[in-house]
Amino acid sequence: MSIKLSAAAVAVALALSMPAFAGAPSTAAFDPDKDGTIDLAEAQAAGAKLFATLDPDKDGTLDAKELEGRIDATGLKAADPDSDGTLDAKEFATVIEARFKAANPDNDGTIDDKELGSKEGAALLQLMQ
Ligand SMILES: [Ca+2]
Ligand SMILES: [Ca+2]
Ligand SMILES: [Ca+2]
Repeated sequence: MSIKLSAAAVAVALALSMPAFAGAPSTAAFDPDKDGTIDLAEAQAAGAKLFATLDPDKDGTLDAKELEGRIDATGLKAADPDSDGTLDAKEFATVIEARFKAANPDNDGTIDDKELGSKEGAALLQLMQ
């Protein structure tokens, strides 16, 4: 009986914690200097890590398929001034910077938890993890 109860308690704890986790992204994962916010350098560092992950063939570019769910066709076209159909690291970093700015309406140079939880913050997050 006590085992059953504690299993139920764990299930309840999971049910309570998981939606909260999914609904409220935290800056903590992208905040190596632990000041509670993400600055552009931290966003770019996370983006560079993601870029490497998305580019397993290491040709230095991401195509539409590799960017799926992160940058759509329209976004890719806009972010691809050399029109080769892919984003190199520099083009990718430019998109991160644009999304960073969009997610930082108070213009204080950093993204806090609240800003990361916004629609624009979610778009930035797609380029960081
Ligand atoms: Ca920070
Ligand atoms: Ca390109
Ligand atoms: Ca801010």
